[in-house]
Amino acid sequence: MLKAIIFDVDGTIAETERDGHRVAFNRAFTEAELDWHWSREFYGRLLPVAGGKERIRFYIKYFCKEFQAPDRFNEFIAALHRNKTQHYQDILRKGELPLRSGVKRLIDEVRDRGLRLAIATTSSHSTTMDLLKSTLDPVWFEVIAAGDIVTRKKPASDIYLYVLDKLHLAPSECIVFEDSEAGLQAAVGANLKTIITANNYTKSQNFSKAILIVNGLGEPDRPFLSLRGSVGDRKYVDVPLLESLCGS
Ligand code: XBP
Ligand code: MG
Repeated sequence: MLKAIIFDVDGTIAETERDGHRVAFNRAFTEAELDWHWSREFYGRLLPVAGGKERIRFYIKYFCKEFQAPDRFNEFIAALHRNKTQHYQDILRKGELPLRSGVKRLIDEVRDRGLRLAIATTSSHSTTMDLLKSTLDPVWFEVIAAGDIVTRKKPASDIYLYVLDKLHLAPSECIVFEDSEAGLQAAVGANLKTIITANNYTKSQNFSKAILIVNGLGEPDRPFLSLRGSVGDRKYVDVPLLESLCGS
């Protein structure tokens, strides 16, 4: 029986990457007097690496071979990421990153029906809270698992195992929403049934282990498109659909 819905944040609840995290990384690079710039297109090549600090390290290793790493490399990365986080918070405060279609509608329905809600994200806890405060309400989510709360980030399953432990639920009692292959791998590795709400950065990734792939959650006047999986004549993802997928 379905008891809880677990949401990823970046790319799933809101389109945060292209005009949020990416812009914040670039501002931090400029302020650190680094001549790095992540274009919209290039950022798609970095996104499979989950976690901001991990993404910067990956970029340095594979794209900045000439870069002279400072002695205190970990501190350098941490400071750069702290500044990026501040810029990202500024963007969130300006309300520039709205929710994806159908997210608020579905969350309202989930709450009305007494189902439980949780968050499992790689993004840092502070920015996750800021996003939830400016769009939904953090108190609606019983567990908010974010950032460095686990050492091994997605695609490792640690964050989902952590959420299941805190909810005291079995994987069969939950459904996950994710937007990326790394997120799907993390959830499926914890035996969780996962629906993919694909976006422009992730739409050609491998989602073969998802129970349903859609282009969004849809609204009554803006129907979703099922990219794989049967949804009957539904126009949007609703709780009866989730219950039928959970039982299947
Ligand atoms: C989200 C991420 C994050 C953000 C950056 O992945 O990969 O790294 O891009 O956030 P997912 P921080 O949606 O799979 O959880 O800079 O706060 O790490
Ligand atoms: Mg995501």
